[in-house]
Amino acid sequence: MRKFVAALLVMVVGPAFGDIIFTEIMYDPSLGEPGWEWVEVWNNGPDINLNGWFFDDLAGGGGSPALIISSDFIWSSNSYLILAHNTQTLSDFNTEWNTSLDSAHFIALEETWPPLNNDGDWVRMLDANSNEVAAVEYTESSPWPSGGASEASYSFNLDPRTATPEQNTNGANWSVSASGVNDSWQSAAGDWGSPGVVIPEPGTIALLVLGSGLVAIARRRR
Ligand SMILES: [Ca+2]
Ligand SMILES: [Ca+2]
Ligand SMILES: [Ca+2]
Repeated sequence: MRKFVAALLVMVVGPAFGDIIFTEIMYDPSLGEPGWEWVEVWNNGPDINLNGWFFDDLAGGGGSPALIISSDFIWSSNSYLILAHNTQTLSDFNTEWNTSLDSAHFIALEETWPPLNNDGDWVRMLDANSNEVAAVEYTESSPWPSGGASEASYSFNLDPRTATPEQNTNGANWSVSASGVNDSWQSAAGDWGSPGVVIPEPGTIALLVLGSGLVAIARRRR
């Protein structure tokens, strides 16, 4: 009963603008396209029930929303979520990335993953009423970082000091994951990224905006 009431409450409250922030986009994995693509998203608001929510892109084979989940899934306040291709498993993901992510922070989509184009695309989350609650358009041209000549694959990684709704859509605030960038590391296949890592606490964001220079990051468990 308490669980039901809690689920009901988060459904009623719903997300507000800025509650959901994309923090990492693995759009160009070396292991296979689009099977090993994923995105990392941060919940800056209250607990949210993702029942009926959508993730999609808007270009190159995308467009029709891909259903994230069709049953209750409570996404905790101030935590990340990895959204992955529907063929991935949590176990395979953890093996590939040497992580210990749990099922409370990982969802493999139930339906077709929209391929994230390597030359630019959108990532969006829509709530159960198809309201857009988060959207970022990435490209490989300025102000977004260039992927460079390397065939080694990587994610785009948001500077944790800019994890605000106003700043996370600015490509200048994103970096190519690499050694020393936002605590990134290399996966077994050689991809660079930081799934589940480098999200500032909400209180820290305000401090950072004030230029304190303090960065609180969630450390990965290796
Ligand atoms: Ca891709
Ligand atoms: Ca696409
Ligand atoms: Ca990350």
